[in-house]
Amino acid sequence: MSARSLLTLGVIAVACAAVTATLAQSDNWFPSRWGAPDQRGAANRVTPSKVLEAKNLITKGAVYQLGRVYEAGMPIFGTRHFSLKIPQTFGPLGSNKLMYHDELVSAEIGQVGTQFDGLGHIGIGDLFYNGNDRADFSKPDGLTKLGVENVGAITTRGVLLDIPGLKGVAQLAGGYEITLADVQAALAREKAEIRAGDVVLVHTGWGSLWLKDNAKFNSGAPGIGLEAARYFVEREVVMVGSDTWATEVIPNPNPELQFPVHQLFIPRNGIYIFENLATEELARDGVYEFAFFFAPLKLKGATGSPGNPIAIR
Ligand code: UVW
Repeated sequence: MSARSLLTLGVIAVACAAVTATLAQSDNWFPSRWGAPDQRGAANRVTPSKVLEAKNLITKGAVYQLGRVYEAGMPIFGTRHFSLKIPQTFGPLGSNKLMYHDELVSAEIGQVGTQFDGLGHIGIGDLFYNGNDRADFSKPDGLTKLGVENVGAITTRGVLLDIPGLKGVAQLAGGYEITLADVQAALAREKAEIRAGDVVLVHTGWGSLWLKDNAKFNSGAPGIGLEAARYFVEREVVMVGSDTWATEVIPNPNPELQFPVHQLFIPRNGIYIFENLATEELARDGVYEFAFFFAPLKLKGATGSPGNPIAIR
């Protein structure tokens, strides 16, 4: 082989090695930036200064409940279910005739209705946040790692992106992908910005179908695609939520992909997702920046949490 051929082969080999290294590097998503043992992900971004930033946004005392009512008949994804029963009335106890009720709830309690997706919810193949292999922590009595009890309270600045408001419509269409250009235009219209440690809520109007047309609600959803999601990752947010059941666009424009934004956010970046939020009152009142409060239930080993997050202006 001539010296020239050897040189050409050498250049090709170096180029191939560089491409392989780049691919490996771009796919090198663990350990997380918070260290291999970390189980809190982007909740680590909720610092005392974010709490004070949130406090400074409370100027009117207006409180918005972002949780929907948990009830039979609410739209539910796939085979999940929800039931609440009052097994019996107890009593009377004592001469004062104390009577009481308890309720018995059966549900995928962290994954129905208004739901906060924790770090144990979503994997890429067998690997979850921080490269945890499901064989090591996915147990029938609860996750032994990445359970939602690790998250802690999220008190930070919240930003609402009102995309129907931007477009001059009441509701985005199912399957509409909210682009980065939409996000930037909404921020410009609202004179808002996204800062590290923020919670971002994306209003789509899809939530107006809740209990009104569950079949349509479940049939798909508008939402963010990978392009907008990457922007939120770059902005170092804590969480992205929406008034849809997935937060991301369903179906994905790439028919090969299922819930890719869930994978980008949760296992790859430790960023939480909050689904089925009631964002319509914030949009109605033009509340684009607010103090956001949510503490997931400390359900040991659970994949997510129900709850009623609060925005205050
Ligand atoms: C899945 O669990 C696949 O979706 P979601 O988090 O939207 O309920």
